[in-house]
Amino acid sequence: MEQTYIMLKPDALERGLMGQVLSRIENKGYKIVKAELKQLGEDLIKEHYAHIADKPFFPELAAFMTRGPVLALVVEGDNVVEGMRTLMGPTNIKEAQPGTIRGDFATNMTENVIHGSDSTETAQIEIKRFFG
Ligand code: IDP
Ligand code: MG
Repeated sequence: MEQTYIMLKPDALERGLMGQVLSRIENKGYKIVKAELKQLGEDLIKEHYAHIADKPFFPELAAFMTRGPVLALVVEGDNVVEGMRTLMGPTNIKEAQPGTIRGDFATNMTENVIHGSDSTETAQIEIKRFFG
């Protein structure tokens, strides 16, 4: 069965959105097979976001992602990588429609509540990165 790496970002935990977001994942029929609260460090964030580490917004992103714990998840289901990206909504908050997690909860481009792997290859790498 396909698996993806999902992470509820610090804003989701600070704002008490964990239950609502997990419900959406479960309501869709996906199975949460691993879950762990983790305080991330700068080095892991640099590795995870290597594709955008040279962007001007990266320092703000790193500060956000390390300011409190995240909920790291492995989620399983049919076509779950693409399906979770659809449930999440796009990166650009202006394009995130109501009904998607980001469309309903994200407050700005950085603080967008949830991470999800963008391909099955990335999912395998990210599951290893966060769960060993
Ligand atoms: P994704 O999370 O939708 O896969 P990525 O391009 O991989 O999007 O970016 C990772 C994270 O970096 C985003 O989820 C968001 O928190 C942050 N981010 C991306 N683009 C911007 C931007 O233009 N301004 C501020 N933060 C951004
Ligand atoms: Mg990404």
